[in-house]
Amino acid sequence: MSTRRSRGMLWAAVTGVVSAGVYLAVTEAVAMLVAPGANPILDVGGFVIDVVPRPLKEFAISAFGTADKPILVGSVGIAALLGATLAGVLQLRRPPWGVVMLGLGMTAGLAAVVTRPGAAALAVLPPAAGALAGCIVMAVLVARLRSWLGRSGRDETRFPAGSGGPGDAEVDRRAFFILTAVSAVSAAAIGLGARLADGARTSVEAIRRAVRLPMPSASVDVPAGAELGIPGLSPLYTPNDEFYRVDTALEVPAVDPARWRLVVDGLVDQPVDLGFDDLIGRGLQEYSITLTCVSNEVGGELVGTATWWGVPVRDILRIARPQDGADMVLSRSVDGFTASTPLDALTDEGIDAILAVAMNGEPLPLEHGFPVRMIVPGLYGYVSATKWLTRLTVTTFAEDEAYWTPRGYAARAPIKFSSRIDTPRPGTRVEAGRVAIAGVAWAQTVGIERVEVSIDDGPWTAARLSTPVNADTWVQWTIPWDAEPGAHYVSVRAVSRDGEVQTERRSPIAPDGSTGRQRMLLTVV
Ligand SMILES: Nc1nc2c(c(=O)[nH]1)N[C@H]1C(S)=C(S)[C@@H](COP(=O)(O)O)O[C@H]1N2
Ligand SMILES: [Mo]
Repeated sequence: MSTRRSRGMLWAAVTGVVSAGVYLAVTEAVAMLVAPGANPILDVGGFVIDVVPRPLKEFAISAFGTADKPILVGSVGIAALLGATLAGVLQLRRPPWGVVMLGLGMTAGLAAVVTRPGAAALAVLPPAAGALAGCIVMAVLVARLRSWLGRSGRDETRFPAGSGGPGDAEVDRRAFFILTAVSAVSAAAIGLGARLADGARTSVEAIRRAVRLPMPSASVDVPAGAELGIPGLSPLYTPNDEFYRVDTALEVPAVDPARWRLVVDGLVDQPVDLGFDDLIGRGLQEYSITLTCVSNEVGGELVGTATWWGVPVRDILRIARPQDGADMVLSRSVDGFTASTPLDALTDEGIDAILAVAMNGEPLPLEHGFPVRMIVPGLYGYVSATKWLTRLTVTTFAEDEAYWTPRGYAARAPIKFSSRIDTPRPGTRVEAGRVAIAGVAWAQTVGIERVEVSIDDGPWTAARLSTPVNADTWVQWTIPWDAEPGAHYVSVRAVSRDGEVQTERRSPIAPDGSTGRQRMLLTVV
């Protein structure tokens, strides 16, 4: 074998390793964005454990004992590395078969990730993006390598080594090395960065799981009849992992409660600075509050209900003593997001505005604002529900504005009361006969008086309501319907305790929330 050929093989093998590194780095980085906590390398290990025949598994356990897992992950790593170097060489000798081989191997990784139990819906994205990047890098690098080797091959015959022929081979050689180095270094940097960021989050998740909150002194009294128990109807309390999530954070902030501080400043007589233990040491109470996003379209999913443990914001503001003339509190998240909340919504004795630390009986999930967020009944999330809260600045609407204000949304945004049909779902086949139509309705701080349903634009008929928990929590409603075959329209409207009827007038979500009524087309067979 000529030295040129073996040199070529060596560098082709290196491109294989670099491509594998790019695959891992891109996979990790994308996973961090769309499927936090995912670890594709461990997934492949787990996949192997699942598919390895039982006797081999038992042999591994008896032979390696507790080291069986590291050995397994190590063997997968070594096998992958060997595969990648082979793919590099193959790509040099028989393009495009090296890239094909690499792609196939990476697809196996993808299969490993998506077949893991509990894989997130978006779990395919990271390994797919990684595989694409890895294959592109290999194709580009090996193309460079071939053109370098090809030229230097010709050069060797025309210009004996050392005779200093034209620079073409030299240019290709440099291009190859620069591209290889850039790919390797960026893969290392991206991979390491992703690992570090993910590590910070993983450790905060561990801290979160270890947090022991004092039991609330007052808990929510859920009356009998608060839950209608109709299949397809939203439960009274939305499970945390099904609760809608809306925020501007590309990466979920990782805040260690031991280092968390809340500063209250601005137009106050006495600035306040307190830690997590100071806050929960004040004693917690349990609240039942329905949260709504301004982006919720009529009939939409951006609304959910939880029990929250927290401390009234007014208790903290009382220590700070807001000055005359102040009319707004700008709450700030560690990631820079801000919300503008009317000062009186936070000081009013009749409004349960809280600094919340628990959601449905457990510390706030990281993506819902751990360790502390604000919750204000009756105001859309973007003007009140700041997650990863770190500062409350007492100020004025004239002086300050929040994140969404210059972006087309109103500075003040009370929730517009509304109602939603949960079942039957539009588009599903409904069997003729007795059908339970059911849904939810909310009018935070006011309460729902009545929910009415109209079939085929006929008269409005009152639905049966669940027993309300309080005015801040949605109610469930249901109405029986004798469905006859054909196409039918089902409309719903709520009436608030103020006697106001949910308006028919449609308005878009911007600047301050949608209005209108849900009118659903159903096909009965
Ligand atoms: N730090 C931060 N807090 C935030 C937001 C955000 O983008 N960043 N979005 C707000 C919006 S628009 C809503 S509707 C609620 C949603 O809270 P959830 O994601 O816990 O359901 O959080 C609010 N708090
Ligand atoms: Mo929102």
